[in-house]
Amino acid sequence: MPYADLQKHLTNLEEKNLLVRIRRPINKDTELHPLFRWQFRGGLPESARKAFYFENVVDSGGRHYTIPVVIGALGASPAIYEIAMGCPIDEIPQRWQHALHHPIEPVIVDDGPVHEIVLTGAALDEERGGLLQLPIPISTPGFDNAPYTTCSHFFTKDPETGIRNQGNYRGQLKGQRVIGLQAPAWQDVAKHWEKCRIQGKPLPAALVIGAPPIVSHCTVLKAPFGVDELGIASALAGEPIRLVRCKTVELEVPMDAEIVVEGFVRTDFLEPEGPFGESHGYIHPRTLSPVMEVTAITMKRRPVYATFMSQMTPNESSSSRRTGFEAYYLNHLRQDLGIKSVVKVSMHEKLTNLRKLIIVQMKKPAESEVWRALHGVANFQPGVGKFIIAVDEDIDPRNMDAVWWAMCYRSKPHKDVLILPGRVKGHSPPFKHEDRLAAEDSAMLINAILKEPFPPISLPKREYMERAKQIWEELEFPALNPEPPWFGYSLGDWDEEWEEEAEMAVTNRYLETGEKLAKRRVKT
Ligand SMILES: Cc1cc2nc3c(=O)[nH]c(=O)nc-3n(C[C@H](O)[C@H](O)[C@H](O)COP(=O)(O)O)c2cc1C
Ligand SMILES: [Mn+2]
Repeated sequence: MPYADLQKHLTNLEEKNLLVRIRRPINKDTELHPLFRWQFRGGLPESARKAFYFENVVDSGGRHYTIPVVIGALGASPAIYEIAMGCPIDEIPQRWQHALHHPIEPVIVDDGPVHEIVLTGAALDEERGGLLQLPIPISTPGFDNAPYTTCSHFFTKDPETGIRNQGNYRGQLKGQRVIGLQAPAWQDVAKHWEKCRIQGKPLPAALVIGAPPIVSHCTVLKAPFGVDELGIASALAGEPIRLVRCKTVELEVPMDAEIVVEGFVRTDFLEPEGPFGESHGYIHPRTLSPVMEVTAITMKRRPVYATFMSQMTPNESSSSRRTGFEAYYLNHLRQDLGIKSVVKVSMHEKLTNLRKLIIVQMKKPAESEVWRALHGVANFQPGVGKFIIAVDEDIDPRNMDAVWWAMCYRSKPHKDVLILPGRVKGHSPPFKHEDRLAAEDSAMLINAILKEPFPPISLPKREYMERAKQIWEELEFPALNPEPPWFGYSLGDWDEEWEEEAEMAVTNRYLETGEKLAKRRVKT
């Protein structure tokens, strides 16, 4: 199967009843994101989430847009993410790992649908033309200071090596031909920008809105600097991504992208940008950022405008990034650091946003391996890992009740907690015009792994719970969703006599046990 462009992907979603069309007029500045937000704040299960496709988009100025808007199409839920990635969710971690190590070079073709419409020069200056013809929504009405592109992939090249980079960075709509680019110094585009600034020239850029979903997912991936995310996307697609050359900048973009905004990011000044709602759950105040001056807009004859819902987690971006992010850390611990007892890395998503609370699930690790794994997570990327907890294989790292259970009984804080000072603060408030790489934070590593044999879990053995489940189903009680632990099992501290007594108890021989114990009375 060739990889899908965005519109083919939308058809796939619709066929699986994962996309809803909204035909009534919707105001992109005040109604669009809040309507979609209810899927994440309305107490609905993750599996009920769908992509929303707005056919009739208007704005607060009373204008109507010809371009429809889709939100949530890339990762509103695991089911949607799976379709965007073209493979079942449990295969995604292995696919990511394989793709990271076996990139495929994209190919450049002569022409593609993204060039069906090419607007340059005076065409961009027509009334309500340029960027103003795009239905860019406001993500957090009431706090954001403008519409921002959010599914907003900036394609640039390293001015020294020519290596491509694609990153998803928001763009504040500032004028008909001016859009912001917000990316802190550690982001790859900021490194390209800085090299251009030193050379005294602007940074050529192409802002891609609505790429083939496999490409979109790679633009939000934190690959090492110098790695072309299109190589990873091609490997994930199993074939080279097809690119076309841009019209006014020396860059290449997917031939079947929906909309591309070409231009030059100025390096001779910065400008205020924001406030904007952020994924750490707070509004990020105004900072200084570069702007891009637009030289061309190209698009399909009938493009679809794609927007991500970010801000408070869970959101579309956390839901879709989690799988790749976790696989990246798992790979680091198992492959780079060789800690084979690591089974899973789980990044807590709701409200906390993946980066701060990380659980490492391990299978019978030696104590030194636990600490190496915890330090390994702490030291992989700046600002990632504030509370890092190692748990055993029987603890479901997605279930925070289970994680707290492990911490409460399998750790002793005076021995099993290590506090690391001098940590980068990263993505979090408050913001006092601080240098985010210099601001100090700290991290807590918690070893909640069993250190000695424990008695069994106090639940009926598996066979009894399974039998009871059958009866439950025969009785047509409400469907169960088993939550580990849902049966008892040994953790090492259990002997043959107790096992035998338990066996006798369920086969109606407990009175024999009573007689046996009577022979062992102890005088008081
Ligand atoms: C919806 C969404 C919005 C994002 N906005 C920004 C942003 O405005 N600035 C930024 O630096 N990173 C942003 N990110 C994160 C980057 O896309 C991510 O760090 C990516 O790895 C950057 O690419 P790079 O590693 O090539 O620099 C956003 C991610 C998502 C999913
Ligand atoms: Mn990159």
